[in-house]
Amino acid sequence: MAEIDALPFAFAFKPGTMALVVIDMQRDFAEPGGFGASLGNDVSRITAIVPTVKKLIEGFRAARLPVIHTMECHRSDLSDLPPAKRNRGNPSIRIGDIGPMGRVLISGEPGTAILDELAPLPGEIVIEKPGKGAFHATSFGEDLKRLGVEQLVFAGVTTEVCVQTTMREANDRGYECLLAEDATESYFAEFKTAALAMIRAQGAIVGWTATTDQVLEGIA
Ligand code: TIU
Repeated sequence: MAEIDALPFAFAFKPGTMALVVIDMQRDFAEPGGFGASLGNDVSRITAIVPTVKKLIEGFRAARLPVIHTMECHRSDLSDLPPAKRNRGNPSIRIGDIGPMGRVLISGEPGTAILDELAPLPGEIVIEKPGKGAFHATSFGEDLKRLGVEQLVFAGVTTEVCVQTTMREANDRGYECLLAEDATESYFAEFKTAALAMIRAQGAIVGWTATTDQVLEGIA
């Protein structure tokens, strides 16, 4: 069986049952004037990983493995936005407010879009998710079952929020999860380091980590 050189030990790759999940590579998290910046974050850390995420996506497409994209966003009537989420953190612009890139984190708005360089291809699944995790209030779980997927490679932002939440949800649902460590980023370097360590601790309690090159070598 093919293997991906990973931590804390090799990840046994089962061809045909693996998908890439690219979490929330949206303008709202990566560009000035978006949601991430409204929370006081330096968004330049996020844009730095775009070439690596692109390489990973292209590797999965070349291997004819599914690429699934998620977007954190809400309905325009805010019916899927709990007040507790809208008010959290006292942001300078709240979810649903009008900012420089349209209404913040609202489906269909310019700022909510996935970055042009990482745009989904026609036919690729795009999950619009109101939560930090991708399973809550979405078709993600059913889509994975329909595709026959058992193993998930994760990329995207932010490592300790939407990526780790989705990875933990997937791990509890029986998926083997691997995080591409150079294709994910946090606004806080120390949180990324800690998230990677806690994912692979205790014998891969949540999952594995590997570099993008290690993943691509393993699935080639
Ligand atoms: N603020 C932060 O670190 N992340 C989010 O709000 N959403 C995602 O991680 N996508």
